[in-house]
Amino acid sequence: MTGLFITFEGTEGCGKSTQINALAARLQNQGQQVLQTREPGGTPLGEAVRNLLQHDKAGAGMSPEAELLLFTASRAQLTRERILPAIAKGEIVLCDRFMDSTTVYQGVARQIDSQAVAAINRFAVGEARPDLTILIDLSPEVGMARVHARCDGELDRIEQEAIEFFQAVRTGYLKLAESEPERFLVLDGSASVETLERQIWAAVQPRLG
Ligand code: T5A
Repeated sequence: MTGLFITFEGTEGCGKSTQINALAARLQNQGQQVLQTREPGGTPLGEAVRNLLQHDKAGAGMSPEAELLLFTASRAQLTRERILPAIAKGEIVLCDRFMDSTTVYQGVARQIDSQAVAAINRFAVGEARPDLTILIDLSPEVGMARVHARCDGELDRIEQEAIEFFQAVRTGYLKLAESEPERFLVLDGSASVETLERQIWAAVQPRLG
């Protein structure tokens, strides 16, 4: 029995968590076994790494290389501890970010050598590859306005980057999606929550066993 592995990608505030929650609820109502998880995080080790990457004072001044290795360390653990076992049991895995986030945030926006990023990413995930990646494309200005509206002033380490950083991330995602059209579904994140829910369901439903 083989499950289905769906990842969600996009810039800050594009609506990934909102859509994953809605899709998980819909799948569970149909009796499907769903693993809903996120990156960085999703395991005790990964959540500790997430804190280092986003909030802990020890993360101030982190080099791009250390950042790359911490994101991929969290991913290596999540993949082996949770994602691959769930897929093997025939579950549907919904993951908020996966290896494409590293390709664009560290490879494109932080400008780390793309071959090094690809090699480290491959090492981290082993045989795990998403069957479908939903990219919710949104202008970083709109996304960051949503983040500011919900966060009562406290931004994490990466949310504090300049808008040009997130513009580079957005462009990187769109290029990546263009290069793998069979895996990516690109949606307009400025559409309503309900419209996005319908579009995602239309893509996921035919893939259910
Ligand atoms: N990162 C991550 C890397 O640099 N490299 C990596 O390898 C990985 C894995 C993770 C950070 O780490 C970086 C990227 C990130 O900077 P995070 O805290 O997990 O950060 O944050 P994000 O993944 O960016 O998630 P956010 O919570 O910021 O955004 P979401 O999940 O995309 O958006 P969501 O659903 O929480 O919605 C945001 C707000 O918008 C509203 C919601 O109600 C909410 O208030 N909203 C909408 N409003 C209008 N219309 C819609 N369609 C809406 N959908 C949602």
